[in-house]
Amino acid sequence: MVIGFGQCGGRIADGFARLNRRARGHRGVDIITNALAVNTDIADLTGLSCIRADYQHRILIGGQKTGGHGVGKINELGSEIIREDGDKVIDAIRTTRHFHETDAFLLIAGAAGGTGSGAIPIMTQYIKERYIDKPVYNLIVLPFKREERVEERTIYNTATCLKSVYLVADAIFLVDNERYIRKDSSIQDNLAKINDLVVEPFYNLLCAGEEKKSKYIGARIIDAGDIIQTLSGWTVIGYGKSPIPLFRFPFGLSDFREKAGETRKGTQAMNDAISELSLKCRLADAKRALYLLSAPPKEMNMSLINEVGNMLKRIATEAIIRSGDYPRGRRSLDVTLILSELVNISKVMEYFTRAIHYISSSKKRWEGLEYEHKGIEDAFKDIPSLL
Ligand SMILES: Nc1nc2c(ncn2[C@@H]2O[C@H](COP(=O)(O)OP(=O)(O)OP(=O)(O)O)[C@@H](O)[C@H]2O)c(=O)[nH]1
Ligand SMILES: [Mg+2]
Repeated sequence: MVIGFGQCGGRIADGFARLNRRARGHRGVDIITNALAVNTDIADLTGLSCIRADYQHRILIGGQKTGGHGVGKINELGSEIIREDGDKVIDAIRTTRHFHETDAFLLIAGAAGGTGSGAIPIMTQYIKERYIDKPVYNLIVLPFKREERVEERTIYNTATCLKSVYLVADAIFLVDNERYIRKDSSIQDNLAKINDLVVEPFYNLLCAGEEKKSKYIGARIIDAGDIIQTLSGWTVIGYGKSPIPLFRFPFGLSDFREKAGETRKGTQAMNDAISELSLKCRLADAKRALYLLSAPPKEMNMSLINEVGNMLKRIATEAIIRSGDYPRGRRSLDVTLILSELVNISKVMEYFTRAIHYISSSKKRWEGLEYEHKGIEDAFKDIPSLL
């Protein structure tokens, strides 16, 4: 079950709802049991397209406090509001039609905002307390560099959100907005395009475990159990694709060259997945990893699977690696990669250090103000007042 908080979280949850439509249309399976959006901002909820439009799916919180206009980046206010209105979310979860089929929760928010950043740790805690047998994961979006430069609150919100989710969530997918700009500068302001790239890696991964037709079931299946065993602490996800040409030599001709080409396609897709990870990190810092190889049934074979696995083993040296194959699709060979239980993410550490600076410098500024204030009071204490 997917639940998005704030503008960023809501839109990405909407992306998962779209992914589910695609899974239903193209593959005849459902990959999520429900998609909800939770916000203090009416306009943001109205702007969604795939999440159902009733109040049980687009949930307005803090209506009285904010008048439906957001919390203006004050994430403490986001936390306070969800403490009061969290029951609305629990009600929506409870009344989900196929709730019993839910394997896990995925809660999503942008760390730098107010509503999502403040609400996600509190709601994660509520859901964990209430549904003790289901893991609760977070997907946290980190801000663009330019936001860090111009908006004072950005670092503080991000650091407080990261600390809080780390303390409660079973695993946290980190997604760095800045990474997606660098890949393609034309999408600088195209958040919709970024959101598509954020959700895409989940498609094959979630479809593989729900597949019902035997011809699409791989030799080694990846299902919810493998994913749950893999996810822990800081986590990143990546996705790589290698196209398969339409024209093939008739069977028998050029067989050995094709075989070598196939293996190369596998390692190329794995390479892409590594360089497209949702946040820059060192693969050797991962204690757990999972990869899924998807390819047309005719292209799938053991040597391909092993080659891709060996490549990952050489780089993610400390990780317990789980893997699976999914004989599906027509035109490409895809690798989905998850690295989890990452022990040392420099970007996260940096937010903590910078937030501590921010806190101590704003404290000094406060003390300075008080001092100046005292100065005025001292200076006019002998002047009579008209009040
Ligand atoms: N990838 C992505 N990032 C987004 C999107 N919308 C906002 N962000 C990022 O999320 C952060 C801001 O969070 P928002 O979700 O807008 O804030 P909010 O939770 O609605 O909180 P308030 O508006 O302050 O009430 C910034 O770092 C934005 O760059 C989106 O659709 N996609
Ligand atoms: Mg907002």
